[in-house]
Amino acid sequence: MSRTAYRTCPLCEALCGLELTLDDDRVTRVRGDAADPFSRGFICPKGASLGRLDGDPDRLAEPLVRAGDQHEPAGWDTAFATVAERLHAIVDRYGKDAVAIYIGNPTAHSIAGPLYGAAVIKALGTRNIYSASTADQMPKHVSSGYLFGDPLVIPVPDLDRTDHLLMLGANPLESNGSLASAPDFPGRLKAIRKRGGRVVVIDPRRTRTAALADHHVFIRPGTDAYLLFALVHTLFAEDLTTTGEYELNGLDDLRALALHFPPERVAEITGIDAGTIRGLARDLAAAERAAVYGRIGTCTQAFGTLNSWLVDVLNVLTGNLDRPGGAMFARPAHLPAYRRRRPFVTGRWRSRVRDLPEANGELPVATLADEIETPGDGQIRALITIGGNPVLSAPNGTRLDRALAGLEFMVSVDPYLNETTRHADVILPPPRPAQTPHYDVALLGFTVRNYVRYSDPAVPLPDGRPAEWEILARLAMIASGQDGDPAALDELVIGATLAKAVATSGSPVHGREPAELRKMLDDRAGPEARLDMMLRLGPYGDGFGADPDGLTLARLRAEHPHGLDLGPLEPRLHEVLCTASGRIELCPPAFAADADRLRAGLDAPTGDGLVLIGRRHLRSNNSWLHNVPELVGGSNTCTLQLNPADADRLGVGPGDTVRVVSRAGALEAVAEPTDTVMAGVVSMPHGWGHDLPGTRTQVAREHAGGNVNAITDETEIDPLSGNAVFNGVPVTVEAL
Ligand SMILES: Nc1nc2c(c(=O)[nH]1)N[C@H]1C(S)=C(S)[C@@H](COP(=O)(O)OP(=O)(O)OC[C@H]3O[C@@H](n4cnc5c(=O)[nH]c(N)nc54)[C@H](O)[C@@H]3O)O[C@H]1N2
Ligand SMILES: Nc1nc2c(c(=O)[nH]1)N[C@H]1C(S)=C(S)[C@@H](COP(=O)(O)OP(=O)(O)OC[C@H]3O[C@@H](n4cnc5c(=O)[nH]c(N)nc54)[C@H](O)[C@@H]3O)O[C@H]1N2
Ligand code: SF4
Ligand SMILES: [Mo]
Repeated sequence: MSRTAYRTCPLCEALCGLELTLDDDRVTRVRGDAADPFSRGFICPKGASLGRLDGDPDRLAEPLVRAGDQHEPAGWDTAFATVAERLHAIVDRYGKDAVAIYIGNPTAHSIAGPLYGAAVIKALGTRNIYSASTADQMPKHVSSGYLFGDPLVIPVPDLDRTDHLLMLGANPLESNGSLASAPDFPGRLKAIRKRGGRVVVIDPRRTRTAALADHHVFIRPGTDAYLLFALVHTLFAEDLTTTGEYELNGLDDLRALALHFPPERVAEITGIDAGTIRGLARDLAAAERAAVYGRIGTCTQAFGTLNSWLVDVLNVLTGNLDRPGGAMFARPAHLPAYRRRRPFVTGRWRSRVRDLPEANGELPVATLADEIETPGDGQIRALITIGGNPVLSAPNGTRLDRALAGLEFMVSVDPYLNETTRHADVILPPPRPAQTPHYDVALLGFTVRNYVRYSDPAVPLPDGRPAEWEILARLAMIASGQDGDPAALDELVIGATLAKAVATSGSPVHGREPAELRKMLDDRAGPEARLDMMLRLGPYGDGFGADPDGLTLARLRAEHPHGLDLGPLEPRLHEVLCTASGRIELCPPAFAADADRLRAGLDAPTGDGLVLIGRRHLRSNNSWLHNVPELVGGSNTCTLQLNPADADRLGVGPGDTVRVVSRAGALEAVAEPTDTVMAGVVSMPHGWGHDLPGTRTQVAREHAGGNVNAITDETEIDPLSGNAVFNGVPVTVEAL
């Protein structure tokens, strides 16, 4: 008998609603959920193939435990017992810092990752905390931490109301958007143009997004900070700033810094002439409602934090921050509006080998291999990975691959035996997406409309099969030395949160009795009670009865199974701003100091060698969707794109095999000359290289491609955030 179930797509940040058709417990069809008020039926090829991913025969159904070179199936109790025994032995012998953790991208799309990953980290008590964030958006966290006081307070472009969108280093037509959750991002961009607005794209490639825009400007990779400073310079020089509405510090310091970057000075290094730069600044200032948006192309650079900062500086200087049609802050339903003020700092601890500062509670993944390979006190001996594949995603992943082989113990929470997890002694697979409830704890803070949705599992879990939250909770219990009921962890969190809420003035439950509130919560064990609590304390919540019409988890499930639209974004800077001064810190001293490093580059000669950048394809998702037959092949191929002029010079034709060499390593790739890439630049997607021994991903192996992170350089980072540098890597290319 076939039936229908509804849920949010867990694959990317667009948060589309899906309508699943199920035959027994098998997903046989996936369509867009037309009743979802946010995505309104939009779906992409990845979402449409969720059924194939869900039913992938290579997906692990039970734990694997290593025996010699092989991975053998094991029961859950045996698997957890092995983890407990081995981890405890390592901690006893070498101390807590000998165990590292790496958390990957899919954990940001689950309930389990945000709510229980943190518990594992806390229980481990290690300084060796790593994640995909330092290969992605850490510069934005550091920027927001200093500017607004909270690394998670990140403005998003108000796509549906803006008249002018200036986009750098983002290609939402392929990626469907990031740090700006907007189902049907392409449709929303087209709508800007339809209502007479302008879309401007800055990218070293003429992407599909650039092709849709009114104006595309090529930029030499890694030089956005020069362009952005020149835009700031022009706004000041031509008296185009309007900051009267904001309470801020640092305006004069910023103006003084920008004096060093007049458009003429940055024209050569960026490859953009001064007239074009002035035009970009004037158009931005002239627009009634404008937003500047920078994404991964601007983060994974040597000046990633300066870029992330200057993007928001432009939003402030043009009066567009926190204003409809500008760059605004979403209001997630599960986070309380009241906040504590705790000054944001980085460098609360430093990495052992390279002395790199912690940022937002993490050390850079670019130094993970150093910490594993370098002997001495504090050396990493064991690693826990949760939903990550750093062998393919971290800079110089090939070195990391060798380092992982030298660990004494590794455990991975992952549904696949892949390039990274093949090194694990124990693999603990989470259930299928169809068996997993969904709520975007991490991503609902970055939506372009206020919105909330909870999805029940479409298929119940068989008895004895732990949910991902239970797997993580058990790991947390093991790490903290107790092996009891995972639900006890939730009670600890609930107790602490309620105790704080009743003691906080401004909270809807101020002065009430925690025990009485606890009794009112969802009676399902695990994350549901916590989510219910978070929603009820949140800005739309029922305040545990204080507002009878407010949200509870029960109401969200019963009355809004397709999600609930909570309206357009509203100004809320006063709620989120939490710097020590209570003002926007427009020119943090650490950033001003890094601008000196940027200045030094102005006088360095512009090299004429090739530089490497990345790219994304619509039917890919980092490293782990290449095992779905519908998604590989066709246009989704792992080629080295280069400009035809460079190809001619090198004697390379379409389909030729070339050798690409960098400081870090070398690889062979198939050349694809295309004038969509600017001269001097080569581009290769990441997440490929599926031909390593010992993996169990049949389809991916047949479409192996090459691992671009064999040649990205782990010694180059953005020093303020520790973020990896994937764009602007110097390489040489030769025909084979
Ligand atoms: N289909 C698909 N969707 C995805 C993913 C995927 O792998 N595939 N991954 C998901 C993840 S984890 C993320 S973080 C998001 C990322 O989402 P986006 O940020 O939109 O990512 P990209 O599509 O890689 O776009 C980055 C753009 O930056 C450009 N670029 C490279 N170097 C520079 C530079 O120096 N300056 C400027 N201005 N531009 C530069 C590249 O040419 C590219 O077009 O996508 C998510 N969605
Ligand atoms: N050269 C280059 N490198 C890059 C980038 C780039 O643009 N260029 N982009 C970077 C970015 S933005 C990111 S986010 C990182 C991604 O880096 P990672 O997160 O390390 O890599 P992914 O490929 O996303 O790996 C996801 C892993 O999670 C597993 N998984 C899938 N679903 C689940 C689940 O429900 N639960 C659990 N526990 N595991 C699951 C998959 O099997 C896979 O092993 O890559 C970065 N690397
Ligand atoms: S755009 Fe993203 S969220 Fe929407 S269907 Fe595609 S993968 Fe899923
Ligand atoms: Mo990412």
